[in-house]
Amino acid sequence: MNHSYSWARAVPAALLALGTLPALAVAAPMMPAPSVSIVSPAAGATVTDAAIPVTLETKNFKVECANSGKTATAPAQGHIHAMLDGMDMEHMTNMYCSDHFTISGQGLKPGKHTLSVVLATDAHVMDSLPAMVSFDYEPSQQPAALPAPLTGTPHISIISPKNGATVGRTFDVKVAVSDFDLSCDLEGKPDVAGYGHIHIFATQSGETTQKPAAPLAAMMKTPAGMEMGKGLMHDTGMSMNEMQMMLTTSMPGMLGMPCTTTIPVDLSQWRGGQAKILVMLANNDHMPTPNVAPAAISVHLK
Ligand SMILES: [Cu+2]
Repeated sequence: MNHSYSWARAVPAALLALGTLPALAVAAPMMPAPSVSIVSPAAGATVTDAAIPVTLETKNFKVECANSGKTATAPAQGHIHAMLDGMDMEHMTNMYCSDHFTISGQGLKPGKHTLSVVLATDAHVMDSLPAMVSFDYEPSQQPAALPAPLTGTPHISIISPKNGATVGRTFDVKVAVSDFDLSCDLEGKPDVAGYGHIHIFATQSGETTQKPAAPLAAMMKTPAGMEMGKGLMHDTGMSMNEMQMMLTTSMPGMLGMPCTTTIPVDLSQWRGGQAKILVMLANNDHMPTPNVAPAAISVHLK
């Protein structure tokens, strides 16, 4: 599991230089490459809402979360990763299932900020070049500040379904969380002890066992893609290894990053039979909360 998270630390802040990327030519040999652009905030715009409204335009890509976590799905579908003031998992405010969403301003200081978005496959592999804007955050009402750290020993367990239960394809996972405050508003913000959210995974033979496709890494093997890769390395200062890691890292089975103790799970696009559900606590930067054991159950999907 740790491997899945390693890119968060591996991707340098130099990726902030990615503002130059959309100028790079991207041409996939067979089908038109998925792409994303940021409609609002417009570059340089002043945002006065406390929660930042984001509107994107995607091309050649179906935005959906019904298949999130699966590793063998269509290459041109999935969700959106959005990041504030960085281009790595540490700064990810959430994964989004729509091209319109808001990002909480909690903990953000007024002034210049950057928003980056990238398309992700259902297996959470990068599926487009990133798009980035900088904007001026001047909220008319100040958002909440970061909370004070908590002390205690966080813990998570699954209350229902019971291990081994037979469930429908759509069911609630109820968890008990102690000594830990769940907050979606803090996702991608600086870590605060005792705060974070949940990562929930489903794994199932045939749905999460195939090696996830890495469309951009595959594209890098074409002449146009090689040029793109060179440009990417030049613009970001990334090494070949760092770029490879960024383009191929996946999170098989990840359904989402919720912040409630009742988590609706929709596996209606999955198979009947055995599936494993795993929940873990994550810090605001999405690293697993240290010293907290994940909880897991097996269920039988009707
Ligand atoms: Cu997370």
